[in-house]
Amino acid sequence: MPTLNQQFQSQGFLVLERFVPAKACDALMLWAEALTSDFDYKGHPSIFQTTDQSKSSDDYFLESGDQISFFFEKDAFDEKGELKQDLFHSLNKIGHALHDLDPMFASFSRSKEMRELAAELGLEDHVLIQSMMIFKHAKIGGKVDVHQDATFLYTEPQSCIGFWFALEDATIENGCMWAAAGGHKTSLRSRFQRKEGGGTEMQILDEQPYDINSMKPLEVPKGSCIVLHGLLPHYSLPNTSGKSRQAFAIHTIHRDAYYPESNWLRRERKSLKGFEQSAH
Ligand SMILES: O=C(O)CCC(=O)C(=O)O
Repeated sequence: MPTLNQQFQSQGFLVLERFVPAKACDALMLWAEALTSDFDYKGHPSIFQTTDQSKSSDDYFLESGDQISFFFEKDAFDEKGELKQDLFHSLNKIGHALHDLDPMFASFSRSKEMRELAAELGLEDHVLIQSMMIFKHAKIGGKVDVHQDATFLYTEPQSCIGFWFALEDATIENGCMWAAAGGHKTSLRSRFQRKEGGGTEMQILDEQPYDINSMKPLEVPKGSCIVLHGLLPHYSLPNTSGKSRQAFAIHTIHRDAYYPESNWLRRERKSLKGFEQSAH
């Protein structure tokens, strides 16, 4: 019987069904909803309602690495700049330092079970660098294009690992993840980085297209954890169903890996903590 780590190394992902109790998922979703009610987006007109929308939202995004920041669905606003639905159902995600700044997300991220899982996968020297509460609300939740997480969290050598928690059942209808077993045994296609002088760019490293047809739906029940290798191409479709598909994702890197200054997400290196350390 292969170990968990052997399965992970050969498949590039692991599906751990019902890793988190349903109650903990419900508590996290309620907490996230409460956080959004504290978010006064009208107090940020320069970010969400300027004529130079792409520059100001780019800056807001680039500054979110060590913050709790809120991101809207692409179709959230009408042409007059008014939300088409209530604030909570307009949001795509919250990121990117929930695991360090928010006590509830910090304890979810650094549970005993996560410490044990990290140890089983030989990730004791990994630090948590990013977290996202991903809403994928019914009818409005957008697609996530096929990508490799190492594109966004580039290290040398490659060390990025994702832990994606289905806080609700994730099905084909509501936009589950898709990936191919063994898909991580491939090259890194691109790097998303800061441009000199401001903004971001996608640097192409390898033009080879992703083999989308080989990817299969990873339908999972509420509470499941999917562990993702940083080179594994994966995606999710829009949620056109009537059921939301909330998820929480954590990304880690090796504490000693080279992490370029040009990566979009900036964190003070010494502020990065592993699974064993609680920020609270
Ligand atoms: O939640 C999703 O649909 C996609 C998340 C994802 O791709 C990631 O966390 O890397």
